[in-house]
Amino acid sequence: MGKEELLKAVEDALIKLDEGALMKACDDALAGGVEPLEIIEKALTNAMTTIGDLFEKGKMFLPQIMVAADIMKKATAKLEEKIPADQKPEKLGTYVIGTVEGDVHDIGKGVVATLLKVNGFDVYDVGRDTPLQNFVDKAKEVNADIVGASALMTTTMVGQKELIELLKKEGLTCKTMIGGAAPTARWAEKIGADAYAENATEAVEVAKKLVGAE
Ligand code: HCB
Repeated sequence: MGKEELLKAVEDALIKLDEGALMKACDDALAGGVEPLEIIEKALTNAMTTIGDLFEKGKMFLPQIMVAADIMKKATAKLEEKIPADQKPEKLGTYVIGTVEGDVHDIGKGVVATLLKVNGFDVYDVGRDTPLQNFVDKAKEVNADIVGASALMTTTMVGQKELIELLKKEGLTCKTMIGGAAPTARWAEKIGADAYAENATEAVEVAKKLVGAE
């Protein structure tokens, strides 16, 4: 099988919520020489986007979404283990990331964290449904260059705004980045975030620019 077919098999297995087939398809893709990150970034992320669309169209329901999220995390964990240990790039900066309070969505944030790590950032993940003060405390503790906040719902986007205000109030000068399904570049501009990233690849590119590495 060619690379595109191997990736498609991973994508299809996740959409079908077939854990066994998903793990096998991941193994096949790895055996076929596909990089673990590419499987996460392309196949798994695409599948989750499709699942989101199906949910929005009423063709998938919450219990199925929960299964999808669970098996995507398992597949991601398995693939992360396969990232070569000697892939240690030059250190570019320190990034604190989390999903704002009231919001339990953490798949995308996890993918961003993984990609940042393998690209040279020291990443501190403060988790999901995280009180804003926790972001600030961690940023102070590790002297963060960037704080990234994820929000997937229109109701929790306001947490991104409040976080930026809180960081300023506490005198932190680190850069800020936002992402998630609900926010947009326009929202980022409105709330004074330094950057918006639509996906994990863009998050890495933008983060590099923010620390002057590109
Ligand atoms: Co959830 N959910 N959900 N959900 N959910 C969404 C987000 C809706 C859009 C679905 C819909 O109704 N159309 C919707 C929000 C509507 C809105 O406000 N606009 C919604 C809702 C309403 C809810 C509940 C309220 C449902 C309920 O209980 N009635 C509930 C929320 C509870 C709460 O948070 N308090 C809920 C629950 C769930 C789960 C638990 C079943 C599950 C989450 C599991 C988990 O994350 N551990 C879930 C899921 C999976 C989704 C959808 C289907 C997929 C989200 C996802 O993982 N996408 C989503 C539909 C959708 O997004 N279209 C739906 C894939 C990842 C890879 O994409 O966008 O998260 P991403 O991340 C990208 C990108 O945004 C960027 O890079 C990532 C990687 O490329 N990025 C960053 C993200 N964070 C970044 C941070 C940075 O610094 C930089 C870049």
